[in-house]
Amino acid sequence: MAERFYITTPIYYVNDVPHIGHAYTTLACDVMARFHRLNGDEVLFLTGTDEHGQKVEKAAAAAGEPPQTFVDGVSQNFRALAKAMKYSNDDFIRTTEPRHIEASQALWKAIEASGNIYLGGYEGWYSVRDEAFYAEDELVAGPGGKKRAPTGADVEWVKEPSYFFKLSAWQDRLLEFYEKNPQAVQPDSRRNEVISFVAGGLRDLSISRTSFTWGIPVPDAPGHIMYVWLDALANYLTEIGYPGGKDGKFARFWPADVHVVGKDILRFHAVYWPAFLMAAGLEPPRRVFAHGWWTVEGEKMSKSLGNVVDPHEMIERYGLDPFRYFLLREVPFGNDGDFSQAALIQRINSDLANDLGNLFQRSLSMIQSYFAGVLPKPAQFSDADRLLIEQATKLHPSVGAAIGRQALHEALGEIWRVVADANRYVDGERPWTVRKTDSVRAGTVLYVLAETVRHIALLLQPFMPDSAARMLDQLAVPVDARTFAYCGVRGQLVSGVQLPKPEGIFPRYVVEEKGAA
Ligand code: ME8
Repeated sequence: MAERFYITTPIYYVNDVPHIGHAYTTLACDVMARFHRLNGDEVLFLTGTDEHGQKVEKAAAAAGEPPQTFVDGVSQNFRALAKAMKYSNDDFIRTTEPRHIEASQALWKAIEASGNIYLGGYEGWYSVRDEAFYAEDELVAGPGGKKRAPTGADVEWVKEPSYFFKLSAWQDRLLEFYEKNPQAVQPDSRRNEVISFVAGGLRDLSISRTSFTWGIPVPDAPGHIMYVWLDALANYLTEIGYPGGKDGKFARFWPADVHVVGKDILRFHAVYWPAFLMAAGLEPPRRVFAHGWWTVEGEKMSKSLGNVVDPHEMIERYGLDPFRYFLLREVPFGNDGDFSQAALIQRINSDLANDLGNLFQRSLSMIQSYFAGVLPKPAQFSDADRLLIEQATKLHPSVGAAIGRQALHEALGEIWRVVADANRYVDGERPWTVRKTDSVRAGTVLYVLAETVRHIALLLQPFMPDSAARMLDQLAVPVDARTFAYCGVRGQLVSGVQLPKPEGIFPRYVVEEKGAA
């Protein structure tokens, strides 16, 4: 049954160039969005850039540019990344756009009307890097005994008039919300962290700033701009036309199905955001999923260490699809992971070239050489034939179930289990020998392989769209028979079809010897 599926990425700060961390979050969302589209669902997949706040204002000043000119430029880097990674996002939100300013101010007014905002003064610690307020007891000692945020970021003492959100009043309702909706914050380990944070007591939250101006004006409060996190979180409402309008899109798409975020920004999404929404009379998102953190060759990625991995460079060197595959296969989604090019090369050569590439290439090459590329007609299926086709046919539900839990690595694991089954099957059936005495049996085996590979290619489309399309081209699968509606009997390959000459799709990556000419 077709459903609607609304998925979002964080909107990224434009103070920095995009790296593999940003590429990763949006990639995961892209895979889920593509999966749902192929399922026939009505999908909305959003990403964008977070362009206000002190951090961006400072980055603009450091670049010697007015903030708007600066953000117009840097925001393009994230659009360029989206293009290079072939993300299928339906829109790209920028928080400096009028539509977003309108939605944020409407959200403010709705929260204010509920009596959850009051004017006070903030005096305390603030980290510009994290764009977050910290209580004294949250701080840790940095080098030289200097106070630091728990994230390691510098903090500064700020004192200014500010509007507050009555977060403290939401503790019980938040705990009740987590209790009643165990899927609302995932994975479970993160959910437990959030619950214990909230159970530990909540302080009211400063939600406006008055000491600088790069932000969205608070309605009817001259001198106040909205706290950048309230502004940023409201982006999830912007595209669907909050507070009204846009042909009922808001009513159709809210609440969002999944906000995918890194674990660094879980508190904003799993505590503040549901509280803001409930205060405004809106439903909280159905799920916030926090994934883990990438380090690079064992180190934290940082400009000062000079180890920031540029996704464009990885795409150029290894190809887009192998890079997409690696990021989602190497590390269980939700866990921290370490990025290394050696591990990437290993995955390319073993999983892609050896396992998948070999299976595909040898199946199609045999059809080409023994049957002049005409897909053979199967005779009676043996138990082994039936079993393999059954495993392949089960991929759609099992991959779907894994994707529904954001277990993207498991989804790939399911596919590779069938790749391994098929490789064992072909080794056991030995069509290259059988064909000498029993061409009908060899034809049946090759038909079973082609049909298995068709299922594999269909399910690989969300992960490696270009490679999967080439696989399906080589299997002569019509373009309109590539949705998941064709995963069953309906899409079965038709014998007698002429297949094009097979070409390798997953080449090995050959590491050149140092000093070789
Ligand atoms: O926090 N490993 O933006 P941001 C994995 N504007 N993921 C990483 C990563 C790494 N090393 N580095 C970054 C913001 N990310 C706010 C969000 S949303 C309403 C506002 C990813 O540019 C990860 O998704 O700092 C993380 O949560 C996000 O980039 C932070 O992006």
